Amino acid sequence: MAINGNGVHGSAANGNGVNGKHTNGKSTNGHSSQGPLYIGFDLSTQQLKGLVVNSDLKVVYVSKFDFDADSKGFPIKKGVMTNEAEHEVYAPVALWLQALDSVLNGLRSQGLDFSRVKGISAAGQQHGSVYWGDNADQLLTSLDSKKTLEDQLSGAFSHPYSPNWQDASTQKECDEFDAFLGGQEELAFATGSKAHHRFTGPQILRFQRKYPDVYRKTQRISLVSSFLASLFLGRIAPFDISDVCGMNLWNIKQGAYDEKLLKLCAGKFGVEDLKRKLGHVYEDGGLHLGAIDRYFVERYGFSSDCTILPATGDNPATILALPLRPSDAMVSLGTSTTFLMSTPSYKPDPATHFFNHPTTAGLYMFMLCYKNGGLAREQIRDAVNDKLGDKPSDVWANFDKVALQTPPMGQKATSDTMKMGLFFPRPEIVPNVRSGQWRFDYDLNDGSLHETHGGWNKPLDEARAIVESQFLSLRLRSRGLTTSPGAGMPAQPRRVYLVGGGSKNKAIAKIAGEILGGSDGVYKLEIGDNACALGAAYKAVWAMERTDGQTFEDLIGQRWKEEDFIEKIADGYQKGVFEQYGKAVEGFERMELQVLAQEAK
Ligand code: XUL
Repeated sequence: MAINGNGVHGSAANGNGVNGKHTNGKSTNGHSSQGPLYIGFDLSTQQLKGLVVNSDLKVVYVSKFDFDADSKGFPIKKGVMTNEAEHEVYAPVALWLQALDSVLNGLRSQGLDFSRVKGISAAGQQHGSVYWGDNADQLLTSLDSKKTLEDQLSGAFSHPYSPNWQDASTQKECDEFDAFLGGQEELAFATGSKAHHRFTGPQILRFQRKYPDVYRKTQRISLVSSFLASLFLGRIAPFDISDVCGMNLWNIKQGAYDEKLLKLCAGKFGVEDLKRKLGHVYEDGGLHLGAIDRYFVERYGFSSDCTILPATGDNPATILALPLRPSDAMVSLGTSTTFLMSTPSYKPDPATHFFNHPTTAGLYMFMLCYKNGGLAREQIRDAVNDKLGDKPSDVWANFDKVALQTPPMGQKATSDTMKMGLFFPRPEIVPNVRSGQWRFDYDLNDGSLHETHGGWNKPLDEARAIVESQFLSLRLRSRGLTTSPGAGMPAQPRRVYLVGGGSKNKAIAKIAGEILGGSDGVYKLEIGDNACALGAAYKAVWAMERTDGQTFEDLIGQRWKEEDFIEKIADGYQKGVFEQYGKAVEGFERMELQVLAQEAK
């Protein structure tokens, strides 16, 4: 069963159209019920969503399929299956076939006229891989529109499961990847990231060793994103230029697969065979891959000239949910923390990720992916509520009040010792350290830094310290990528956009602005959990309606009505505080190194 999305705005768009732009001789102002529509799908861990926008970027339909609640016949929990003995996490691919038919049925029952859909793109959970059997091409081209995708394609895979980004079975393979070019730095320089369990290269290496016969019979390998594009295209779609960077196989500077890493990954099966399985990668993220497969024309009434565009990863799609300019930052404050930036600089480091930008050649997407985030803040919030002994109706009220009453870094005067800490209820990867808590005093007068076991008024001092700790880490790792927004201003982001659960919290937003800066302020992005699907839909709009050489940022920037999507929730750069936090970053960096050294003993 598909859950019908909140019927969204009906089909008429608001406000003025798109300045009389014309595509194929038709008005694209989105007012007419004949204007073109675009679908962005989001194939994530727990659901498939299809979101339809018009040329004005207005959402007109949404349909969702929740894997646990709506699927039939799969023993899944939160969208995945596990083999705990080997730390494996994987999803049944046929589940996604069931989901796609259902989401399309959901859109049809809401009244979508599929013949108006001019372009389709998608976002997929990153790193996951799909293994196609030697009958895949034949099955994909001969679909019978009276039957479901699940009935016809469940047998198209050499392996019925897709290793998931939460999989942690590849430590041995990661060690090999990290060592192969000389070290983690070298791997990060070549591919944008050091080896990670979830990255597709180490996953394929383990796969070919564990299942050599299946690997031999595997005709092609897709990423989750290109898998979805393949279904619509009726043949295997290429990887997208951004999502290919989540494999530890793509040499970003060379703009080609890294031959050495392919050799490691392919093992006895050889590089040429692996290259065939992976396929060619095109630079243009707006490339027209081809027309939609006949199956969808006959079954749903799509126009036969509906164009399929490259599908990208969910994080790259997220930065396409708005016209993010280079030097703007997006911080997703969920269970974990993710930091995304679009940047012209390529400065890889083992603790961070660089990907090619999904639409704009010459730009990169910078990403920080923390394991800790919301849980660490909630633990301190609960301790503060316990300590203060009252139960406010807003559970964050005490935390916010205490955090804002505490001066930056706990300093009453700028010569006082700074209080800083690390709070990791879960093992962290940025930096790579066990779960635990560490508290330090940093004396700016003599530069001394000492771990402290008393000295803090716990948990009250920690309310501000946890938020500071999380944002100092972001500033430390992104400071080399920001530029000065104007004469006399220190390097910082132009805007900081907050998304996710934590973005509702004004105290967090205020501290975020004080630490990260943001010459234009701190904004809350109000697109709920639609960022990936929206980004994919906007990518389709851009790919189909761009003029020669027009960038994504330019086209979407002209059409995006920011008052519909964002709210300014805090000031960004404040002279004095920002510079003082600059000193704190120095101490913070040393504190992390000291903890790492201590833990290595
Ligand atoms: C990013 C990552 C996750 C998945 C989630 O590297 O692994 O964010 O993309 O779907």
